[in-house]
Amino acid sequence: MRITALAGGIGGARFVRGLLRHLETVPVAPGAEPHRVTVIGNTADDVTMHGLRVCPDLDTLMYTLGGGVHEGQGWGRVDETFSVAAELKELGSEPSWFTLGDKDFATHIVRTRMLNHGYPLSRVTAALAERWKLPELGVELLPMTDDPVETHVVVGPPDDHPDDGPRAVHFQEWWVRMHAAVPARKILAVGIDKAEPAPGVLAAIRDADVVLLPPSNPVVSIGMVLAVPGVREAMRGTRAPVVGVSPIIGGSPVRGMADACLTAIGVETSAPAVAGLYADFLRGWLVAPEDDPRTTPARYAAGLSVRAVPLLMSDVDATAEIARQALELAESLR
Ligand code: GDP
Ligand code: FO1
Ligand code: CA
Repeated sequence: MRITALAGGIGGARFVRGLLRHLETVPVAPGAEPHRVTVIGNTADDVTMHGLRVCPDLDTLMYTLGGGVHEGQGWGRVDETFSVAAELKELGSEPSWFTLGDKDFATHIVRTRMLNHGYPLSRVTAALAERWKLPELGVELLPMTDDPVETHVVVGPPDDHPDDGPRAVHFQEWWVRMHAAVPARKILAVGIDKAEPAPGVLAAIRDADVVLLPPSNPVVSIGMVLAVPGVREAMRGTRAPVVGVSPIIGGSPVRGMADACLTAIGVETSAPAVAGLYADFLRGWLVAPEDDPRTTPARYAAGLSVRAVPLLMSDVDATAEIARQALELAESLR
């Protein structure tokens, strides 16, 4: 089976890990191709820190699927040390609020070197994915685009400088330093208009048997992948059923601040409202029992096949079950 998933970082990576676990139990028809999962990763979180290009969602996907991620954080490496970061702080090389470990630095050094040599991000990502044996897992990791795109957030003046004007900060500063606690007036995707889908992205959507939307942040993760010119059209045009998993349970995100992102774009934090953001191509939607249209006031667009299942990715097996349900729903939509 050829599956394509659009993904952000933590939620996307955990879901794809569960999908791979589930696929281990799905027999491959004799003579058929082995299962293949193409993950189209969000690159709008990308940021240059200490002169190095950091791709948080691609790295979280790579580290999680490759078995090197710090499980509790969901990002960064397990068994990390921070000698370089400590010395950078001594040297006054800011920002120090974005924690980069020594092993993580190696990823950013290799990526920056390859980019500086003129390799496109997709080639760099393929090289780094090799180190994590992703091809052996049947996983192809593609950046959504090879062109530079960055999410920036417009925030109002700080309380201690009330007469300052609004200013734009990089998403990482809003998310990590401000904990998204400062209301975002606008969320910008800088560079998105000139961005082209990376090689293989449109084909992965067009030629898939199933396209899945993991429970990634609908605004700054999946929303950004969909904003790459040509991607949304491909999602509308694919023959493959498109099935998503709600990142919102009972009106709140399971973790993180997706509610702050949804509020910033004037969208309610609810399973139906997030499905509405994908209305032009979504065929199936997995929701938690708390959002079951048969037993709660939650209402969904006509024509959308909604299925209520336990939706907490509490461990890999629980996530594999969610992935199984998503594929079963997709089969029912063929
Ligand atoms: P990020 O890029 O690191 O923020 O990660 P993603 O965008 O891929 O995913 C973040 C989203 O995953 C958050 O909005 C969470 O609501 C959602 N999420 C995290 N854990 C779970 C879970 O166990 N179940 C569901 N349904 N959603 C989850
Ligand atoms: N998230 C944090 O909350 N604090 C950090 O210090 C932090 C550092 C960091 C370094 C590398 C990297 O790839 C990701 C990192 N993240 C950190 C996660 C990052 O902010 C992600 O973009 C978020 O999870 C949202 O996508
Ligand atoms: Ca992200």
